[in-house]
This record gives sequence, structure tokens and C-alpha cells, in this order.
Amino acid sequence: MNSQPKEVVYNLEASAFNWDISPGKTIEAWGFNKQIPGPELRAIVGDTLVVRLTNNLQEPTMIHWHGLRIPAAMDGTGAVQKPVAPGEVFEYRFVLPDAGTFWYHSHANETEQLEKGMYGALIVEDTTDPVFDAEKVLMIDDMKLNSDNKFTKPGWFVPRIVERHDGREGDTLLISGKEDSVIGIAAGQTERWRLINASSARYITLYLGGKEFKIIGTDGGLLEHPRTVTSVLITPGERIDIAAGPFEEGETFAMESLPYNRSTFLKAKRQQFATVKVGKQKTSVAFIPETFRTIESLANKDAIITRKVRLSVGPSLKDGMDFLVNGDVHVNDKLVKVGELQIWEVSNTSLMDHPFHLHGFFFQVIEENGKAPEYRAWKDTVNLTPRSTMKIAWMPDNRPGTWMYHCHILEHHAAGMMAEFEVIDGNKPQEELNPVRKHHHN
Ligand SMILES: [Cu+2]
Repeated sequence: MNSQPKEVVYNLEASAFNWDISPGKTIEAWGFNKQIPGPELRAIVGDTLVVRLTNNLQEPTMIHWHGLRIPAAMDGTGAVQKPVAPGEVFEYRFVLPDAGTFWYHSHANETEQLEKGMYGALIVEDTTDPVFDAEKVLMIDDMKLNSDNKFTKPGWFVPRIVERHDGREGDTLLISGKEDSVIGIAAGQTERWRLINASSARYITLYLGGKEFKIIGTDGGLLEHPRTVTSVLITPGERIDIAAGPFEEGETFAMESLPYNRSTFLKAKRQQFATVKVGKQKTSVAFIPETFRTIESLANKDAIITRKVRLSVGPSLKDGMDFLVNGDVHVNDKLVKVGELQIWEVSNTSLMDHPFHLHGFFFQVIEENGKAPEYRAWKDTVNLTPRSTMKIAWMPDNRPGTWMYHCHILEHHAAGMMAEFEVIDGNKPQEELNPVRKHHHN
């Protein structure tokens, strides 16, 4: 528990700037405080975060707080705020309700603003967090640059269709804004690595030279128990916290992504993001308990479905294909009442993967293709493989307003695979609702 909650204030300036992704390789980036990622924001659960955003870009922007259970007005989407115009300032202010690995990113013209670097990490600590020897925040991204290190949009029909279908993937692979990083760790020590997939579309299957590591947390904070693995999938928007080490002095191995076939035109490759180098032996104080916490089950797999959300792809004369929710683009979905448990069947009838992201609320996956999942976790983003069905459970607590869900492949989101819906306080008369909601494309 945080016995003395405080106000933590940051100033973020959105602007264009030059950024060296490796020696001699400079890009014309957009970002926060002239760095990629933007400043790492850090506070303790219960603190109030205050972020003053100044927009010095040539176009509007706003910040979405990915994974945070905050009031709707602070969600940073076009549904709840006027985008911050060039030269203007907007203050975000909210209490941090949960500990975990979160991130912030632009929610305006996302396919361009995120691709150019408008994202950063938000780490919320708890005084009861497990003890590690050190901690690293590793934001994973890729950029698609031409031979002059410039961002270009595909001009021709076929490349444009490929980017719309696959999402934008590039061969410039970044860990926290840098190519070919070296990640150092002392021999004998165990560190907490907080991994955030900030890319537009790339699926990362994290692999550390075949070495075992422990998954300790995901989107909504710590799991109940650590899980020992040698690889883990992190889809766009998702976070995974791992316990890395202990390793032997002098060891060197690659931090890679194994190929993941998500039925794209461009075939997935095994790719190296960074190199891990193990330094001199140091004593360790790290302690990873067998149980981190209890996650109460919201519902079991047989719970009655209250809503169906079907993700699909349909033909479009103009762009080759549309990305759909329940057969439509940019959908206004039915309202949800505070306190009424939601059991959503989310299905994917297309032949490609989609990472489903719900704003503002954590959910639990209670059924995956007819089976109960192996373990419980709080999630805000979950992958749907081709022709798959998932049941998720979530509780709308008392934060009325307009919320949204969408595919976190940014090109799919922009192409229509998104919906807005109202969370309403059922005890209030309906007239207080805004009867007409515009379509928003952010
Ligand atoms: Cu998608």
C-alpha cells in the first residue's frame, strides 16, 4: 500500500526532431521531449499523475493511456476530448489505480504518429512488488524506412494494399529507440524486464538464446504465479514482464523474435533486436515468490454471453479490403451499464490474426476456442488467431463515458476495425446521455 500518495507531475512536449537510431543513422522523428521513447513516467499505485501536454507538432495530437483504468474524459481519444491543436496545452490528471507496466501513445493519426515515435512507458510500482537486482523497461518497435532513412508511404496500389492488409512492418528493429542495442546484466543476478510492444503491426515472439525465463506479469500487472518458458508472444499493444537471469559471466546471446506466421503477405523472419552481454558476477538480493497475488475469477467458461463482437475482413472496391466489426466499419456499439458483468464472445472469422484491445477496463479470458485458459491474468489486449473465438469477462465499474475497443494493428484500426460504446450509470435518467455520437476515426 502507498501510505503517502502524492502528485507526480510531468511536462511532455510533442514535436518533430532528429533522432539517432544508431551511429550515423538519423531519422526525422516525432515524439515526446525530443526522445524515443518519450520520458519514462514512473509513480506508485495510488499517486495522482499529472501530465501537461504541449503540442508543438504541425498537426493535432492527444495521448491515450494504454491499459489505465481512469475516467473516460482522460482516455485521450477523439471520442472524449478535442484533439490538442498545434500550440495548445492539455492537462491529463488521474489517480493510478493499478500497479503494472503501461504505456502512453498518440491516439491521433496513429498510423503516422506512432510509427514516427510518439510513445513512451508508464511504470506504476507497488510497495509490495517482488524484489529484483535491477529493472529494465524495453520498448520494442520497428520502423519502415527507405534507403535515405525517411518514412515513406507506399504509393503504388499493390504495396498500399499490402501495408493495409499486413499492417506496417519495417526492417529497422528498435529496442527503446535504438538499433543493435547491447543489454548488460551482471552474472548471478535476476532482473525485471518490462517489455512493451509499441510497433504498428509486428508480432514479437521473444526468445533469449533458448534460455529459460519467467513470465511474471502481463497487461494488468502481476500474474498469480510465475511461468517458466523459453519464448513468449507479445502482440502490438501487449506488455509482458519477465524475470531474466541468473546468467553465467561472459555469456553473450541474442534477444530475438522467432518467426510468427500471422498469415501476412510478407513472411515472418527470425530477427535479432539486441544483444545480451553478461558481465562480472555480483551478489543477488532478488527473490521471486511462488505466488504473487490472487486474481479473483470474474466468471467461468460457461457464463452466458451478453455480447458478440465479430472481427472480419471484407472486400472494398477502393482499398482492396475493409476491416470490420460485426460486418461494419467504425461501429457505434450498444451501451453497457455500470455494475453489469460483461461476457463478450470475441471472434475472428478472418484468415489473419488481430490483437483485440479494450480501452479503460481489464478483462479476463475465460474461454479460448472452447477451452478454459491455463492460467488467469488481467488483460487489455489479447490476440485472436485466424478463425478463433474467445470469451472475455469484464466489469464496468463506475466510470461512465464513451469507451472503445479496436484491433491494435494500427492500419486495421484506421481501416475500420473499431467500435465505440457508452458506459452508463443505470441509475441515472437516459436524457442525460448524449443521444448523438459522431463517428470518430481515431
Ligand atoms: Cu487487425
